[in-house]
Amino acid sequence: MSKPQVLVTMKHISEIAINLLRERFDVKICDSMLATRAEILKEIPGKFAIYCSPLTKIDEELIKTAGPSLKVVATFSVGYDHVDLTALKKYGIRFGNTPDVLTETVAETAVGLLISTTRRFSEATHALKTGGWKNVTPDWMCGRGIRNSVVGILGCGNIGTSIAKKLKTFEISQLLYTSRTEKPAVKALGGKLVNVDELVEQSDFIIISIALTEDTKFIINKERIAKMKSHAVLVNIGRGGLIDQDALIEALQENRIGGAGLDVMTPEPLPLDSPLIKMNNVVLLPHIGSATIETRREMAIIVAKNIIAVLDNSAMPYEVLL
Ligand code: 8YV
Repeated sequence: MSKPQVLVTMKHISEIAINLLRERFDVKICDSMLATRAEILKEIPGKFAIYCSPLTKIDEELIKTAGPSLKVVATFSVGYDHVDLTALKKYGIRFGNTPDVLTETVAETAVGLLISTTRRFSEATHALKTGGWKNVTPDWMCGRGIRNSVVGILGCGNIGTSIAKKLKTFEISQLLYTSRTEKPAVKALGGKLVNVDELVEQSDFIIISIALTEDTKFIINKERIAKMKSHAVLVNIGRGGLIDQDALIEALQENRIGGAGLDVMTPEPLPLDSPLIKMNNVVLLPHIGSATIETRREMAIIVAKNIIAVLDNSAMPYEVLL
């Protein structure tokens, strides 16, 4: 009897994960490094599962094209703003993601981005490599220190809480956070629950660590950017759509805020003619928040196990209940 089929939309997935899948499924890995929409639509008919990344939009068209064989969508990410959950529910398709295993890695990225942005590491590296390290004065490449500063974490889920714990060791003067409910773990660190406007107005450093939903889209908009301190540094490890990027670019161009450290942006990959590319007060990373060898391996295995659980009609390691 032929095995059910899984479509994998990315190459270079951990062999351990692919082998787990191969024990139970026929595995089709898309031909392109990162499958295009056309390729996915061509390959999806008859598949039992799709193993996808945030760059694969999962919507009703794709589900209908797959047909009734499609039973599970498993994303190689904690975030799932690329997935139409209503459509999945309508067609009775189960859905899994990969939280927890990436929490510490993404929190490390946030702290790293914060330091590199406020201490101007990219700009300084560029200066050194292009002959700018000469006749330097004491104010050359000076940034603002994190010690004694007010840090605001916008969205204090697991990743935000981990960022808060890491930053406490920097002897900051105050930790602010937003959340739907008070977080005992963050309160225990001295964190103060505030609303978004208070956080934006009072913080020297703002770290965005919140899921992108209809409610949080452009949570950092023109008005809120205008309320930020003139030296404020904004770090985003969530999703590009959380920020009104045009308004941010305008504020950075006019030096109305101190800088931005972005692991996520709009669109991704960022076009090389984006004004962000040339800005000295911006540090850009190509969405590598969870990119450690260990974390990516663990994520890959969870995605495989999420899919296998549906074949076995059992509990997924990480199911998003629809
Ligand atoms: C990506 C992420 O999944 O977990 C998320 O939500 O955005 C990342 O971990 C990863 O970059 C692979 O595309």
